[in-house]
Amino acid sequence: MSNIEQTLSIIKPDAVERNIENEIKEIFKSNGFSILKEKKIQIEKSEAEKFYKVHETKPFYNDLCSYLSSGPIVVMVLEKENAVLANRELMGATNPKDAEEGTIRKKYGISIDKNSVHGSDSVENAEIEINFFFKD
Ligand code: IDP
Ligand code: MG
Repeated sequence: MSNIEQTLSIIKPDAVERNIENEIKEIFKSNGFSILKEKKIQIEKSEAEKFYKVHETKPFYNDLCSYLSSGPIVVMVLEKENAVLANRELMGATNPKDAEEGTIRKKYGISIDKNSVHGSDSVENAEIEINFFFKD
C-alpha cells in the first residue's frame, strides 16, 4: 500500500553560506523527493527557540538557536513515499563523523552543530514543523 508523506527539510546556514543549496536540492530530487514548497528566509533567534523547543533543556540549546538564526536558511516541504524516514536516511547521522557514505551529512556536514540539514523525526513532528514555516 502506498504511504505518501510530507516532511520538513531545512538547508542550514553552513550550507547556504557555501552556496551548495542547489546541489542539496538536486540530491533530494534525484532520490525521488518532490519539493512542494520552498523559501529562503532568515529567522529571529526567538523563532529558532520556538522551533527547537524540544531541546530547551540541552546544553547546546542556546548555541543551536543562535546558529540556526545566524544566516539565511532554505526551508522546504518534501514529499515522497515514507518521506520522513527516507529523508532521515538520506541525511545521515546527526554527527557527520558517524554518517554513512552517500548521505548528505557525510558529504557536506562540517561538525555536529554545522551538519548542513534538518529533517523532521516523525510524521507528527513533520506536520507541526511544516505548519511552523508554511502556515498560510
Ligand atoms: P537531528 O538534527 O539529527 O534530528 P537532534 O538530536 O534533533 O538531531 O538535534 C538537533 C540539532 O542540534 C542537530 O542537528 C545538531 O545541529 C544539534 N546538536 C545535537 N546534538 C548536539 C551536541 O551534542 N552538540 C552540539 N549540537 C548538537
Ligand atoms: Mg531532530
